[in-house]
Amino acid sequence: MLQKQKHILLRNVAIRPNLFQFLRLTTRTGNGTTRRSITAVFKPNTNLSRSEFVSRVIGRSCYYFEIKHFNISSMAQSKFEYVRKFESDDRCLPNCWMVVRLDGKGFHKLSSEHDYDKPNDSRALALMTKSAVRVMEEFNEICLAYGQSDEYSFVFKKDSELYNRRKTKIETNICSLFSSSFVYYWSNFFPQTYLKYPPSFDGRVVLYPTNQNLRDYLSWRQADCHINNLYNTAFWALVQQGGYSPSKAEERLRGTVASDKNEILFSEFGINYNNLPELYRKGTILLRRKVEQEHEKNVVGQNGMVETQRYTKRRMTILPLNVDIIGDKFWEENNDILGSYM
Ligand SMILES: Nc1nc2c(ncn2[C@@H]2O[C@H](COP(=O)(O)OP(=O)(O)OP(=O)(O)O)[C@@H](O)[C@H]2O)c(=O)[nH]1
Ligand SMILES: [Mg+2]
Repeated sequence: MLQKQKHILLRNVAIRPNLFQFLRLTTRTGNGTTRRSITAVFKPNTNLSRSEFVSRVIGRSCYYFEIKHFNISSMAQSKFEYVRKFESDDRCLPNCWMVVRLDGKGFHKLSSEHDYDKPNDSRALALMTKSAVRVMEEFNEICLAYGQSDEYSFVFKKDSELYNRRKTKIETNICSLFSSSFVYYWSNFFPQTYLKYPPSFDGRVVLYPTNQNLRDYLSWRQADCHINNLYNTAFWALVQQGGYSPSKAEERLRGTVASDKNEILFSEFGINYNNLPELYRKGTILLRRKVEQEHEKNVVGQNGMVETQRYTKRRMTILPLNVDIIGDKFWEENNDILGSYM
C-alpha cells in the first residue's frame, strides 16, 4: 500500500529548477493517529531527484502522507492577491466615441523658457503633430486626431475594444507615449534649443454617445483655436509692432469682439487675419488615408541596359489637414469616419 501510494505521489512531486520550492508534507505514523507536518524549503536549482526528496523527508516510519507543493511566489500571490479587488472597474461605456485629450502642463512657462515664436511657433506645432502621428502609428484604433496649441485630442473608433475599453489603461498609455515622443523628437524640431526640463501632459477620456456630440466636441476645440489665435495675434501685434506693454495691450483688447480685433489687425498693422496660415487658424486634423507614392526601380531593358522605371503605389498614411471641421463639408468629404455609425 505504502509503496503504491509513494509511487503515485512521487510522480506528482515536481522539483522545479530556478525557483525556491516550498513543500509541505503531512505524514501519519503506523497507528494512524500521529500527524506530522514537515515543511521544507529548497533553494533554486537544488539538485535533488524526486525519490531522494521523498525518502529523505518522509523517512521509513510513516505509511501515509500527503504532499502539498507550491513555489514561494504562488504562495505569496494567493495570500495577497485579494488586494486586486480594490482596483475599480473603469471600463468605458460601449457604443460611445472615446476621446482622449492631452494638454501640456505649464506650457505658458515652457514656451517662454524655450523661446517659442509668438504667437505661433511652427516648430512647436510640428513637434506636437509628430508626437500625435507616433501615437496614431502605435494605436490603430484611433480614427482621427485634432491638435492646436499645447493640446491634442485622439478619437477612437466607436466600437473599439482596445484594452477592453479600460479608461485608465487607455489614457495613461496615450499620454505617456505622447510625452516620451515629444521629448524624443524635440531635437529634430529645435536643433539649437536645449530642452531645459522634462515636459509633461495631462490626459482625460471623454465619452460621446452620438455622432453629433463628437462633431460638437471637435467644433468646440477648433472654435477655441480660432478665439485664442485671434486674441494672441492681436495681442502680439500690439506688443511687438505697436510698442504696447503687455498690460496695455491686454487693456486695449479687454471687451473687444472678433470684428474689433480683425479691425485692429487690419487698420493698424496691415494684417488680414484670414490670410494667416490655416495651421494657426484651424489647427491640425490627422486622418488615415491611402495616398499614392512615387517609387523608382532599376530594371534591365530589352536592349540589355539598366534603366530606371517609375511606378506609383497606394499606401496607408497619416495625413495632416488644416481645414474647417465645423461645417458639413469636412464630414461629407470624409464620410467613412462617421459613416459606419449612422
Ligand atoms: N509663444 C507660444 N506659446 C505657445 C504656443 N503654443 C502654446 N503656447 C503656450 O501654451 C499655453 C497653452 O495654454 P494652457 O494649456 O491654457 O496653459 P498652460 O500654461 O499649459 O497651463 P495648464 O495646461 O493648465 O498646465 C498658451 O497659453 C501659450 O502660452 C506657441 O506656438 N507659441
Ligand atoms: Mg496646457
